[in-house]
Amino acid sequence: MTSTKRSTISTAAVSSPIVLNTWAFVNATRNAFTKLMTSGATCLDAVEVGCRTCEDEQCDGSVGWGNHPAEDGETTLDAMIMDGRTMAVGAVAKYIYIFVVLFDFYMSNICSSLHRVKNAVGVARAVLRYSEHSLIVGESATKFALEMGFKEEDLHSNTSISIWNRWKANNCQPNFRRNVKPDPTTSCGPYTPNVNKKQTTSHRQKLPPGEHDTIGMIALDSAGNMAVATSTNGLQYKVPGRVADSPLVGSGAYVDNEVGGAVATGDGDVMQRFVPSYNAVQLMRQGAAPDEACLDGIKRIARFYPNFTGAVVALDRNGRYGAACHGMDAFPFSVMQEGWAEPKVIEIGCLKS
Ligand code: SD4
Repeated sequence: MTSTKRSTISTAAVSSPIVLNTWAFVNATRNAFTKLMTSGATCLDAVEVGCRTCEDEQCDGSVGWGNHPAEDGETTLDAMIMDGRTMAVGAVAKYIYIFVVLFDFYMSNICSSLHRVKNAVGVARAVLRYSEHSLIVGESATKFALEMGFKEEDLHSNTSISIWNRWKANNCQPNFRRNVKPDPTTSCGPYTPNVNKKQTTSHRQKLPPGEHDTIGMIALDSAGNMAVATSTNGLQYKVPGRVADSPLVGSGAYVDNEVGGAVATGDGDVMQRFVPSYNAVQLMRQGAAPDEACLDGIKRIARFYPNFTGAVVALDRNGRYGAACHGMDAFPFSVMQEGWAEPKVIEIGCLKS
């Protein structure tokens, strides 16, 4: 691992293919790079393979199936893929939905009778390939996936079931509710508005380690083509239906062959309000170095949310990359480029508010 005490990093231009992703998910980086170097493969193929690797490996529990259950115990997946050549996007959000009436039966039987689709980034790619749309959500996205030939699979695991059971036993703490009754800091729902209570505004806290590991991936090939992709199962104990930054264009990721690409990870409720990936690409378009472009978004968010946890990684069309982060001591991300036998993990120190 290469470490730096600097709060950002920016590198020199390279003219060879390169793949980067958020966090130390080196198998994803290696697989994406190997794909990129395969004859006939595109950057889209590379980022799809990379994110798929994390979905299969359940990277750190926060990508893929079987972890981070929502309030209703379900693991749902969000993913996006974008082509820097054409600006085409495919994305899916909350595309795993389960019928609540069946849920208690399911939890008490711990059986696998309900099957859904595990490969979120593949479904995102199918949205790009087989429709004119950019984002499909909910049960309809599952239906679309099945029409496109994806397999139904169970997204529960023993881990997700026991996390959810512990959370219920702990009076549903923590959760993302506020200004409701019963008091969400001590009780489970169902909740209704508490109109008599003095309304509180956001008290956004740091995310616990392991809660902020979405994969976001950027690839650049030797012809100057670029693509980005993301995949996540989102924050645990979220309100069902919550959609965060990862499947949203410009928030979780953005790319334009003329400039470069960027991907974000962290507290997606907060980060999507600042579209940090689009911001980074626009700043690079105006001449900013990748690290400055990332840091600008991080600083803007921190001004409003001094406790937020997140990071942005950017790669320009000349192969220069940079990153910036907040709310953690350090942020590791992975890189692989031509001539390297293995991916490198680069760690930067994070900005303090
Ligand atoms: C989310 N942004 O659901 C995702 C989670 C994440 O790193 O990035 N975790 O808010």
